[in-house]
Amino acid sequence: MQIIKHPKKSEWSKLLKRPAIEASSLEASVVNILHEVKASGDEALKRFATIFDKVTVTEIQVTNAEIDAASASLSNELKDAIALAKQNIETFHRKQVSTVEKIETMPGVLCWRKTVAIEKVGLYIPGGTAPLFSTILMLAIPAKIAGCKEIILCTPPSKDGKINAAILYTAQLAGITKIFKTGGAQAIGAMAYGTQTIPQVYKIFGPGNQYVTAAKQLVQKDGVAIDMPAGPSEVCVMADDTADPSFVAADLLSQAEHGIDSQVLLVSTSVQMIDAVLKETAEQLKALPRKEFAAKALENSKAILLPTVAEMIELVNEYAAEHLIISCKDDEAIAEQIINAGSIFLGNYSPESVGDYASGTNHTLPTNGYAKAYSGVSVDSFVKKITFQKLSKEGLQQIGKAVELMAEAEGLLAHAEAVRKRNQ
Ligand code: HSO
Ligand code: ZN
Repeated sequence: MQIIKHPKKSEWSKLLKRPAIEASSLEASVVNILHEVKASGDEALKRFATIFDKVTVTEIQVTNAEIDAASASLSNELKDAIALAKQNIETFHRKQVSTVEKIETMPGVLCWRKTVAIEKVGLYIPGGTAPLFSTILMLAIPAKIAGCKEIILCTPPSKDGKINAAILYTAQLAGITKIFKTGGAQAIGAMAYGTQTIPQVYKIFGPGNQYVTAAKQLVQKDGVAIDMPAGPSEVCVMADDTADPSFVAADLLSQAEHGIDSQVLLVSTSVQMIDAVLKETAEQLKALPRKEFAAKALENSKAILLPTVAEMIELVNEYAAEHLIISCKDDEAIAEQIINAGSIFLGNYSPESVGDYASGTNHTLPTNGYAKAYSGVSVDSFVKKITFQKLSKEGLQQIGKAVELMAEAEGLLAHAEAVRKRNQ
């Protein structure tokens, strides 16, 4: 980790830049994959599975027998842990459901807004080095609460043609009835356009590599919605001298172990704290099975020393972290002043891991500075809102003149006439 002491404000934006992701080089191949899936459906998915995943897929849809076998192979302890996480995530997300309120904007003019679930949604869970079955809970639970009718899941099989048991178990527990063995850009294409086996959906959710991200961005041009533009995962820790360096180090490593492109940022007003955290990080790193990933991620990461808490807050708002941990004495007062972050963890006893798995909040969050304008996934991500109005005869009389005048001023006389006709 690089230590930067008292950087000038003019240097901040360069300092806080995420490592650049070059997308253009892979766009052409993703366009081609999407085109093939559109043209050849299942056959293209099987072909890409042999090429990219080095596996022969005969049946794209996972069978009940496969799900039962997966369930039988998991320990009861893990199942109980998943059940606890599910419960907390449900409790937190259920409160996000809004109720319809009818508003009379003026006498006889009634307006309201109804929340309607997106009928068909597709979830993508990547393969790779860590099977993120927790992400299924984070996506399927709000989808269910929202009332989505069709929730499908795509995930790539490993070389033996199987899908990780915890992924299958969690998917069926969360109420997903259709699980498909396909990954990468081709899976996104399948959900966007539909194939013989995979139904077309209206919105696609979930993390993935650069190919998956590029595919999600491309299918948007065809009218398919996506959750948000995803980049590598990141955490920022603010630590004053009340923080525990071993806790802070553990938090930085928990994010760094995700992958070589993960980013961690330590911001502190205490040089002793920075030194102690870096020492602890080096020590704890040695014991991690994924130390190669974490070490690489740490190479891209920074520890920044600032003179005051106020400047820490300013810098953290400029960075707009996906996860922000506030290990400071005045954690709640500082949190009040944070305007850009995906999810915030307060105090010394709220590691990011609890939000990643089980506290109840969602772990699908805006990365890459998108927290300046985007929120994480919630029940809102799975609904749209329809507005309504109903006017009485008297209501139309009250509002009519204003509408007529505005329509005439825009030169749209048919608009004016639609009102005048009724008010005669
Ligand atoms: N930190 C990841 C989520 C995750 N961590 C899943 C463990 N499993 C992105 O928020
Ligand atoms: Zn994580």
